[in-house]
Amino acid sequence: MSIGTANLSVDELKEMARTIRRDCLVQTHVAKSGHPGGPLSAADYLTSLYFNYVKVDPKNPKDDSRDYFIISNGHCSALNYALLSRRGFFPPGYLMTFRSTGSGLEGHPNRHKTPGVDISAGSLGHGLPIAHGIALGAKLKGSDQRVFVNLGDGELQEGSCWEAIMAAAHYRSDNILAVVDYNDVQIDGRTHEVMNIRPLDGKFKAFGWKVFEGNGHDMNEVIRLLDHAIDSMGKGQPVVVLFHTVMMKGVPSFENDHIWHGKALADDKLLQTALTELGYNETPKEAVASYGDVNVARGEYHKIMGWPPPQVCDRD
Ligand SMILES: Cc1ncc(C[n+]2csc(CCOP(=O)(O)OP(=O)(O)O)c2C)c(N)n1
Ligand SMILES: [Mg+2]
Repeated sequence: MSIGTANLSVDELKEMARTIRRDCLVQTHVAKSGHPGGPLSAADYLTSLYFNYVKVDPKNPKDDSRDYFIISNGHCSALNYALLSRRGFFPPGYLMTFRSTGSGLEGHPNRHKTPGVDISAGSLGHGLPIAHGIALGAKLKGSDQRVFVNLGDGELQEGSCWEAIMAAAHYRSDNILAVVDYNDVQIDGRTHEVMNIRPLDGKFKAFGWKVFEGNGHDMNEVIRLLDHAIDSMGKGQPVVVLFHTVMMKGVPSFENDHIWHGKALADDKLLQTALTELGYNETPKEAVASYGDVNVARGEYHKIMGWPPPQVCDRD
């Protein structure tokens, strides 16, 4: 395999986003902790972006010519890991070690432990400044690498984001594309009530960015927006797409409620409801079992990482 994109059809992207949602719900269910809400918000547009636009080589995660892909709101780690795994960086079985002792799949992504994670994240407001530093570095090297960075709307309350937004326009960093999970929900309520960030389009424009905005769940619209956004790169301005989304999208019983920002569907009954609503005809136990033996997956992963054999140290 070499550097490139997965080039999925619209139907394949829709099906992949459904798989990714299931991965996120099952990971957090097994860990009985983690953040399902943001991952399900961003699942459609990040599946499209990561599979069809970001150039990577899963067999060579540090390839010098790769695009960078940064999920700055690191609490969406379950989504980051599902995307990496389904793109081929490590076996899906390893997702079942999410947040367990000895796993590389920590609660917040660690660039030293997980192939394909370009920066460690979790402290909000750091991803965009780092992404911009990488973008400046790429220009200095004369490289045509691009930097893609996902931001939460609550995260955009951090002042450090706006310093980076100002700097990126000042330096005409046109090799950076930011995408925003504009779900109007954050950890403790509605984003516009906790600390209003609107009008986000006007703010980015005033800072000198090229702005696109639309529905982050309609796959055809997502592709149209990403096509336009990527065509706009390389023209002297940083680019952002504001994706309007719904927290926990895909599982209507749980949609649009901030309590699912950081609460797993730990109970079997809750996961059963969600799996059914996602269109899976399986029990939670069957869903978990479908990922295979966790310890086999852990061993395969250690081989990929070149680490010593794993100490078996499961939570139960
Ligand atoms: C610097 C910093 N402050 C606070 C937190 C705690 N925190 C984690 S997620 C979150 C809310 C983020 O909201 P948003 O970006 O909209 O994510 P969503 O709830 O939509 O997933 C907060 C306050 C943090 N991780 N980092
Ligand atoms: Mg949000």
